Amino acid sequence: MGEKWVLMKTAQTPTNIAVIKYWGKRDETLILPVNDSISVTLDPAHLCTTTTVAVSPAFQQDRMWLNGKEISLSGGRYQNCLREIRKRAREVENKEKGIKIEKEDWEKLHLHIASYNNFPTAAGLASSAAGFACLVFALAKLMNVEEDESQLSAIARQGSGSACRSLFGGFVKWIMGKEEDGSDSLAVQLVDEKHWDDLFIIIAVVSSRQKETSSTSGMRESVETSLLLQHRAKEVVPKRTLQMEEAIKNRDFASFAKLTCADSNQFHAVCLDTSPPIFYMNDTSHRIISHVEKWNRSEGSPQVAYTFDAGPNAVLIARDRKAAAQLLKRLLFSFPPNSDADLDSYIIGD
Ligand code: 2P0
Repeated sequence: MGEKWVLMKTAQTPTNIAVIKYWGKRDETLILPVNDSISVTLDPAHLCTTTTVAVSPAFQQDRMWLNGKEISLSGGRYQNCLREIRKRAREVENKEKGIKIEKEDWEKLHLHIASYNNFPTAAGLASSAAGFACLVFALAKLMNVEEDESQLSAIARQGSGSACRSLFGGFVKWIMGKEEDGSDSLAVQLVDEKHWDDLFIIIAVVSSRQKETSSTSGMRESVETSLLLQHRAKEVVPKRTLQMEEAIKNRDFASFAKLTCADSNQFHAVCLDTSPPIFYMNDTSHRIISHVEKWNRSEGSPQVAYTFDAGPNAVLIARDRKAAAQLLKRLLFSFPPNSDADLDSYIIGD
């Protein structure tokens, strides 16, 4: 091998929003959850990460840039993903460029990684989900890794739990698994993005400020102190997951909305049940919930489902384009721009 070549691959991965939430780990190092979760993957045009990975004999060490700024790769999560992918690397030959990388060479070669988010990092908009999924997928392409998306999801999971769900489009289930080594804790696609393409998602950015309690430490505190979390993981989520799968399969929006809202509310109840309590939603989030609940009741059947992650921003899933247009009109009326009650922005997509 000469010293003058660089080989590159680029991947793009959307973020995902959980409708049955992941909250709590049974193993912090391997990132194994206490319950199954289900998510919807967003359209890559709106919230996604683009990652380019490059390899060259001229590189002296592994390095990474996030949104143009160099970040450290020394953390365990990056190291675990890089190690697991390198283990599965295979021979790569590029005849055009006269490059041949043998399987064993990958252990010695260094990587440069450049990653961009088209949305604010760490504003409660699941940037780590898209980020680690994209990193693992781009590296798998570069290194000619044979594993399928589900097997890759078990590697992305070791970067960030929710990342395992971003390797597929449509609705995705992260199966918690039983094995101690985490080999069966992986994501599977429930239905692809065409199955239920009426749905329309609006994200009301209540605040683009970085959250106060990280998901990782929040989850740890909930596992240690919340009795409600134990009840949720053992009694509630197993049944709710089956009901949600049924609702998705049948495109039953009324059931889907009921389950999505209930699960978001229970996740935030677990946060309140944590000692000291964790508050991710704020008054504006609560006002959005009241507004949607009232509207859904007045229509007789749900038009919109709401779900909130580890931050105050509302993810609103409308049953169709018409309901989304009405929702936006209502939000703009209740939270007028440039008033005390205004929202930071809206992100709209189908
Ligand atoms: C989810 N969240 O299911 C839940 C709902 C936030 C609320 O997954 O520690 O960033 O990296 O595994 O994946 C956020 O947690 O946490 C999350 P780690 P992650 O989407």
